[in-house]
Amino acid sequence: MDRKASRIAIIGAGPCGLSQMLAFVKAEATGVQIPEIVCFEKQEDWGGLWNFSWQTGIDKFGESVHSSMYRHLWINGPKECYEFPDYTFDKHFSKPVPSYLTREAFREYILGRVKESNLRRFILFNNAVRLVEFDQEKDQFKVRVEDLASGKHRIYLFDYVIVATGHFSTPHVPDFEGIERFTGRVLHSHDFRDAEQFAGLNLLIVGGSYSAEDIALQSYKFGAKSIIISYRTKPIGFNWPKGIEEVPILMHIEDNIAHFKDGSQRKVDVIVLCTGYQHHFPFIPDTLRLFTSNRQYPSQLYKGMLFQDQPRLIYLGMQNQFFSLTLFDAQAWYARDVILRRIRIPELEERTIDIAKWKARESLITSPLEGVDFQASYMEELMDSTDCTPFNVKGVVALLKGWEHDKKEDILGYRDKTFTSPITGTRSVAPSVLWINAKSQAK
Ligand code: FAD
Ligand code: NA7
Repeated sequence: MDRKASRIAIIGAGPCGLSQMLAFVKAEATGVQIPEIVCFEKQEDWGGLWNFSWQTGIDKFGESVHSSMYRHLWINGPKECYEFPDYTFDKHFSKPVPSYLTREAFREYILGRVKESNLRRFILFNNAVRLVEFDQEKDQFKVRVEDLASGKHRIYLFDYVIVATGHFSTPHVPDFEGIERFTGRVLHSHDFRDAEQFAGLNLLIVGGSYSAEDIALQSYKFGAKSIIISYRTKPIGFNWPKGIEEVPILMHIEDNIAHFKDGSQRKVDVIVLCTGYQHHFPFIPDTLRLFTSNRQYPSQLYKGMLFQDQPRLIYLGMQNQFFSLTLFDAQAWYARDVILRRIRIPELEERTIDIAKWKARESLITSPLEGVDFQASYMEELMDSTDCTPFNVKGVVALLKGWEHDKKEDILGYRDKTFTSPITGTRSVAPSVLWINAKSQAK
């Protein structure tokens, strides 16, 4: 089962793929012989979703634009919750900085850690993976890749394949009766780039999660006339400022009038579908493909990573994320040690029992706060098995719970709060301009 690896493929050079390459390089630095690594990245640079693009739709190669980020995005949790213990914010910035970083500053931090590690030697940029198959006879994966610049396809053989292609890029777009006749603009959050264009307009935002919340806030800040958030299951429930209101699910649209489940109706100018994303792996056949929604524990993955029917296929970062960067490290170090045969993969039955144990625990989660505890336990279990730099996970859990509380208290002001790093003890500074007033792209 745990075959010795001589060649591994990593698909994607976003934060997960970078963690994976770094995990190997750190082992190499201690004298361990590492397998040959090839990382295929369809974009021309590393950074994944954090590579902002003004473009929407398709790019110059006809590929779907990967990024779902917008111009004025600030991270939506305090940076102290995402801090790499082996590359602290003090190390990167050399001075205390605000807790809620701009998109650009957060990207620089992620990339700052890997810049010294010569990881680019592994990466083939502008290379999109088109097909991953398992060749039983050769006992290897066959990976077909398109070099986007030349249009040429090539087949590579690998012992392990690591899928690090993210899951917040391919929109989930539900249909609503009458939407095809709506004369205003309809877009999905994936294609949202800035809210200046919504100034003076009446917005309908469909969805009840992070994108709905933040795009409503962006639109408020940049002067939308009114914002209705339409939820399916339950309201987001913050103490919204005048101008933002939550209503039940959208039932149908007639001309420019949106009708909701409670019988209310509103004239709207723009509809933003913040209805989430698909785990989308068009390059993986059904037998190897992960089918899941955005949740804490996808059922086909042993330790949340190793594909149950073929554990040499590893999926990174596929869960809904509270921890993000440190979670990716915990997984990458674990995957590395499986590949280096430091960690034994048990037989199918034992793996099935382990998955069932985590799924049972996942089924008890009733709130985001319980989700935080769940993810902390999951990460700790992974980290206990490797030499991934340990850190005060409980300290981060406390911050995440405080963050939820801050949002309840003041949804417009929560990004102005300061936090103390559980890793370095450094207290962040308040932003020089309050979030509500920050309308330029200051770093
Ligand atoms: P991605 O960043 O999506 O990277 C995947 C990479 O795979 C991309 O570079 C892509 O080009 C490449 N790829 C895809 N398909 C192929 C293929 N077939 N062949 C080759 N390459 C391919 N996280 C936080 O920690 N804090 C935040 O504040 C935060 N805000 C967010 C806001 C928005 C709007 C969104 C959408 C996400 C946010 N996230 C945030 C979560 C974000 O998903 C993670 O921070 C992180 O980017 C996930 O890393 P990843 O490597 O798994 O995936
Ligand atoms: P999420 O967190 O996966 O949430 C998707 C939301 O879309 C969720 O509230 C869903 O409602 C809602 N949804 C899905 N289908 C429908 C239909 N058919 N009708 C109405 N509403 C629907 O995605 P986000 O984009 O908010 O966040 C993803 C990441 O981007 C996140 O990490 C952020 O940091 C940024 P439900 O609540 O299930 O009823």
